[in-house]
Amino acid sequence: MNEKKLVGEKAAEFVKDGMIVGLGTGSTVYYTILKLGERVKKGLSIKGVPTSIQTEKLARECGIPLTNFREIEQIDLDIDGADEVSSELDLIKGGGGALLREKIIAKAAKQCIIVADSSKMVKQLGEFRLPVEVTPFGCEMTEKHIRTLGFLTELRLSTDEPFVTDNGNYIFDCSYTKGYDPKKIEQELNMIPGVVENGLFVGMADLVITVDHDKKIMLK
Ligand code: ABF
Repeated sequence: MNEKKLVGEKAAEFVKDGMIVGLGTGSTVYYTILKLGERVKKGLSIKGVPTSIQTEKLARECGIPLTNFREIEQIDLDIDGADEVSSELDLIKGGGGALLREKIIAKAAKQCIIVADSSKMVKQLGEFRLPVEVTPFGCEMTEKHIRTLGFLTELRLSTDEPFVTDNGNYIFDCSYTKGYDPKKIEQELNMIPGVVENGLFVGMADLVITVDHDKKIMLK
């Protein structure tokens, strides 16, 4: 079985009857959502809060009832993917462009489970370029400010046009020449006017589900 399917399906076991569940985005949590759909058909009663339009569509197709922040106070459990997971369990997210809604939902959750195949596990964050979501207005100036923090920036494109997030914003994919302090950089980036959010998730993961060399499930 492929690693994404293995860890994605494992995460579905943590969902209990009555829970409000944050539904992440990406090709790993895809398997979690399919499994939850199967369980819902067998009688599991949950409500999902999707982190993207793509996930909302998938959840509806799977028959998972959905809710939103007008109707709820809190999320019981958020399950999401990641692009990098450090040994401290800090994350880079946003490769799929859903980082803002992912962070809002992770912050609202009592518990946050990350599903990550072994390729995502790193000692230190930074190999994967950090996605930074910015408003289209003034993005040229916002880019200059991001660069002064030491990043090289590249506007994310989708067939030659700027990639537009579910929130109508753009993304700069940002690389850093030396190692950075995730907590400090997360805060410094968000101080820049025009930056809506960045893909560093520091201290937000409670549990990471991954696999070891023998393709056995490992909980961290
Ligand atoms: C989401 O899923 C994103 O933050 C991240 O970009 C992606 C993880 O990749 P995958 O598709 O491999 O699960 O959570």
